[in-house]
Amino acid sequence: MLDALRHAIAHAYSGTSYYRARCDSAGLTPRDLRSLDDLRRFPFTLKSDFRDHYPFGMLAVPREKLIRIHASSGTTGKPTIVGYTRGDLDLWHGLVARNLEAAGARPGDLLHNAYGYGLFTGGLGFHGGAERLGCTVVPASGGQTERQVQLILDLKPRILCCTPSYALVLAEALERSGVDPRGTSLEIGMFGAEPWSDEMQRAIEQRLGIAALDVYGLSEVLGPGVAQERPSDRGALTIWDDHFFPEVVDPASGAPVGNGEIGELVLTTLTKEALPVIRYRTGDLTRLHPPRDGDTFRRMARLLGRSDDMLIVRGVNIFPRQIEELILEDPALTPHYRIDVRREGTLDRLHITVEGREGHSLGHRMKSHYGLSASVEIVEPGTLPRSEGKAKRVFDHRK
Ligand code: DLL
Repeated sequence: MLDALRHAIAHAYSGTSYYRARCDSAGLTPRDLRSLDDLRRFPFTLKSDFRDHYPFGMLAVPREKLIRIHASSGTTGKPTIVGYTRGDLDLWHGLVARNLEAAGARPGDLLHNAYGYGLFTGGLGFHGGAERLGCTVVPASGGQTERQVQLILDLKPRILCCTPSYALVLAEALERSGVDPRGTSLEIGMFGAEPWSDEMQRAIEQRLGIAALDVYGLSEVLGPGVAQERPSDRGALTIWDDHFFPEVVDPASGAPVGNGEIGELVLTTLTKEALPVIRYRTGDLTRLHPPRDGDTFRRMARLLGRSDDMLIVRGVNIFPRQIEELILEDPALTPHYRIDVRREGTLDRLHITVEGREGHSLGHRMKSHYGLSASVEIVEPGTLPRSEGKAKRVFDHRK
């Protein structure tokens, strides 16, 4: 592992002027990595570095060596551009194939891929990985939900790849066409790219009658293909740490947290050519678990959220996921909701709009669980917009 890290740091140092400048100003060279503990002396890479060196300034190889560009879905400003050499694509497809295999997919399986094709890494990442494993890929991409339902009913896929929120949209569409979503050919869902609570995971499993497994990844590091939940190890994701070295740090201080404690995931790529990242601050909150018996890969808990997703409402810190859990516990409510936070005068107002029926106790439970008053508005099923990719459910109007 130490050799691989040394090699990765040397590659970023010699290939990119920005990382060399970072190390130089910290008085470090790759030779200063003598033990794993030394890694924490090396500077972090931030999302803003990608913005500051837009579009190609983070590359460690000449642009001509890239055979593919992707971009992360920034909501504001310029997207984050990432590039892949032939070797990187080969690695990526191999790792997504590993995700699929770890989830229980096999060569010959029919795989319906409803992640968006295009700059987003979900569609083409799963496409390449599934072909590598030898699956029969249906490149459905996002949208045209009725046609997707038809394809699922006619072609009988065993594997479904999409965001968890789109899995719910497909379940609703199946119901609308008079089909029991539990009765389709689907057995395994490869769901990720957005936060989803354990309750949401259970709800999707029950609704579709499948194993809804969590997939983690991010464009700056690779795309999907970084970590995978296995059917035999629910709640944890196995990290492919032969290619990505994980650390967890305190989001405020950047110091390492204690063993198994929650903090921000930091990843170092060990084998990427075009875009090596050293100690990339993912913004994602999780904790590390040791490998399972007889295995070598470290694992991480399903994500709790992003450090920048946390809402501070009248001084109370709350993650959207915690509100989602309360919504899904309530039989009168559905998983379709939105959260609005506004400032009125000097007071923060939390407003939750959710599809369902009266007779719920959400406002009461928000108060008793989190000490927060929220106004709750119930709307008719089908009223709130449905998402084809990453769902946007939280609107903080104070920003
Ligand atoms: O979302 C890559 C991906 C595609 C992962 C398909 C899984 C499946 P980005 O668009 O760069 O890449 O967004 C990365 O999405 O930092 C997390 O905040 C969030 N995210 C990704 N996977 C999960 C997950 C893709 N399983 C950002 N649970 C990451 C919660 C996730 N959040």
